Amino acid sequence: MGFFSVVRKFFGAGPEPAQAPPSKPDEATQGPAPSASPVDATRLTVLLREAEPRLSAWLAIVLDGVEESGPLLEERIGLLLRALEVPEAEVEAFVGDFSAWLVRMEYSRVEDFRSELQYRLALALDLEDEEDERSRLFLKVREGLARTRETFSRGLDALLAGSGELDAKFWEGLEELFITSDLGYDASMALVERLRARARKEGIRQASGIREALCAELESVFTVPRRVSAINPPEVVLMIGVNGAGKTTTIAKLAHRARMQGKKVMIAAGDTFRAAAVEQLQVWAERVGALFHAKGHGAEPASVAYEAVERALAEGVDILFVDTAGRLQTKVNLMEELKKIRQVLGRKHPGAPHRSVLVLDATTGQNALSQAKLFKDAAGVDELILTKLDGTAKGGVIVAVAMAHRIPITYVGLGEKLEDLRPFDGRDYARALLGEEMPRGDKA
Ligand SMILES: Nc1nc2c(ncn2[C@@H]2O[C@H](COP(=O)(O)OP(=O)(O)O)[C@@H](O)[C@H]2O)c(=O)[nH]1
Ligand SMILES: [Mg+2]
Repeated sequence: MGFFSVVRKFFGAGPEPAQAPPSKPDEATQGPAPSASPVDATRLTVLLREAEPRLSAWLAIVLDGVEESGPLLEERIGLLLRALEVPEAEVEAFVGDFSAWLVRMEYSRVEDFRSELQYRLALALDLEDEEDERSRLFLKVREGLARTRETFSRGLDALLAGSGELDAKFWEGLEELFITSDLGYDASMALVERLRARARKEGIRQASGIREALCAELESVFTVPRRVSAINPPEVVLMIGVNGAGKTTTIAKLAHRARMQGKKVMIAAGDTFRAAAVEQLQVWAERVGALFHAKGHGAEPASVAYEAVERALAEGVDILFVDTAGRLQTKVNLMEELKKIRQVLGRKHPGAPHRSVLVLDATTGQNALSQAKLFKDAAGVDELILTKLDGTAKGGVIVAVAMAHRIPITYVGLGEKLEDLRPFDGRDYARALLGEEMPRGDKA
């Protein structure tokens, strides 16, 4: 079948039949042998030693010739992990976990899960900050921002091409560009003001010099002072936001990250309003291998939260995610409910919730801005996660939110898969928005 049979036909007998025992004439069409031979293992080990020290290079070596899940894949992943001196028990846990996940997700072709495998390895090996992973992340952010960039970056190019001096007409054009890129009126005005001040200070007179200044200004918009992050375990994370923003999916993605980093994770189903919401969360908990706490449809959310934190304390959980409902129609009730959840969490476990995370749907554009205000005033927000940046042209709203609220943006959602949640990096984001090709530090 496929590639192999074509090659064989072209080259006639080739070397393979000579090696294959005559009693198994079908073997050539069944792909690689189920297990790497010792010769193979030695060869791969040598290749790994010689390779550039990058996860993608290592993965390319061990996945060479592996097209499907199964024993060969497991052996190859094991080979890589052992070569990196990962303790045997962890190698087995990682491989077992990954294989079970492939079965649950019904994945069999390597090309369908290769990127997920690399993401898991990066997290498990603590290599996420490695240059290689950074460029992958940058590409993903860049790709996710494609539609936003279309309006923003192209508009900027046109404006720059049509302008010489930084005159009133230029600044007006820039304001307009910001507004059409979903920054909103206030943020657009403020950003232009900041840019004008920077241009004056740095002596930039020509429009062509504004690109770098804009990049720097955007980066500073995203830079928020660091907070103390000391945690008395279990760390309790409260997820809030309106219906459909992506809270449940984001919990699954965060839980997945924490699991890959070796943490014991629990998820509590605090959205008891819809029966389907509890089930959806349970499915995710099983997929990522997290403990799950629910009381069923219609239960009091605060009591779910209370019992979950009690259980998390008793069972030595490292991190507990509490899902909540997000019915905005009953705004007052929702905010009261959130306050009550916060109170019971703190009563049971001082300091909890350690993080109150507001999930915002980037596709809602300016609406995200008013949601941020509402939740911040009523419930308290420690960090923001923007979802659905993939495929929206309204990604510019992130600038408006950052400018208006000075709340750190910690992650962005770039798709529906578990690996599609990535740490937010203001500088990379600014660069991606401006259409640059490489992440910071990777400048050719
Ligand atoms: N494309 C895309 N879809 C997302 C993202 N995050 C969540 N979703 C989808 O948005 C929908 C609502 O998500 P859900 O987690 O149920 O929202 P909740 O009501 O806030 O819990 C689901 O179909 C998700 O798959 C993202 O980053 N990108
Ligand atoms: Mg939900």
